Amino acid sequence: MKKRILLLAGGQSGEHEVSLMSARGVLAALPRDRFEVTPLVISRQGRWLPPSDTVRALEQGRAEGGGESLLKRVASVSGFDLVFPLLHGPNGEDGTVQGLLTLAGLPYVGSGVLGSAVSMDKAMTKSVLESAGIPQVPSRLATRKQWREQPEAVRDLAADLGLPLFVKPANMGSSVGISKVRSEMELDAALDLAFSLDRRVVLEAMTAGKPRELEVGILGNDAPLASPVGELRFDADFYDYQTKYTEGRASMHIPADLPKAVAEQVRDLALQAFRALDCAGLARVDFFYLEDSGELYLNEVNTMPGFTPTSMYPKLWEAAGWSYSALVTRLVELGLEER
Ligand code: G1L
Repeated sequence: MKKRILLLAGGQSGEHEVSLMSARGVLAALPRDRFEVTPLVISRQGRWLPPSDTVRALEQGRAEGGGESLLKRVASVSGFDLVFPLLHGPNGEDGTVQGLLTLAGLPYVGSGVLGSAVSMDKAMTKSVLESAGIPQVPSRLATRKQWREQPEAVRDLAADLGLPLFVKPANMGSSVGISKVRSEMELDAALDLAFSLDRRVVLEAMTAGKPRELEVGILGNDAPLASPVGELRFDADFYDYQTKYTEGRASMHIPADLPKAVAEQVRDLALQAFRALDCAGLARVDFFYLEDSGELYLNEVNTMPGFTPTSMYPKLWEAAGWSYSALVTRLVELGLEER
């Protein structure tokens, strides 16, 4: 029997087009002799007891009949075995879609609710990785309430870190709202901007010297594998959402030109982070590397990395001998595994 796969794509995010491009790639790559793939744009559904059933359930202290949830019924009527959620943004990769699919009893590709939600949040990621002993750039967390009521205290957090620093909304949706603060004068505007987008904001120190940016792909569930290490090189000193996704401003180098021991350390730290964050299926783990001192800092764990056939994550696995088609097939198998 062919497995029936539902491919969710699009969504209301800045990465709508990236998602559709990735969906086209995945659609073309999944072997048709093994999988029957249906692409679909997401719509949200929930399960609600009708008012009469609700009243009866409250009186009896239990829900009668009810049976399967609406979602489960929809899912089983259409008979999907697995979902490939190529979705981005606040309701796409922060665990909410994963929660919906979990409630529906539908297996899916990628991390579950916990791993997705924690990895999406910069502050939560930092706490978890700190407990795991994984090196990160020094940072501070501030809330919108603090910024409104005790702005001096928030400016003190910035002073702790020194300048220049980055101000970032805790929710890692995109590079929108991220500022590089070079002088004290720029700090308030950067905080205002970040707090206009998120209740929680992370202030992040800059490394001493310009770091190299290394990325590694993780693939697997309980026994994950690490890909070769790749490097991203930028023309611009600091890239924003625009330059990050504009062809030509960044170039990929796989494998990165590194001492063997450094590459091994990057891969090992990435695997530790993947486990500490309870990720599943895949993640791209990004690092800063200071060549002169040999310092290595984990920057970000992306549970839903760019996924077009030319994106970094598929390219990292290609360097390890995995074709795009073999990669998406493996991800489907991992999604179907008991977890
Ligand atoms: F389903 C996977 F494999 F878990 C998955 C889901 C989402 C891989 C990659 C992505 N990436 C994205 O959705 C995107 C936000 C980069 C747009 Cl394609």
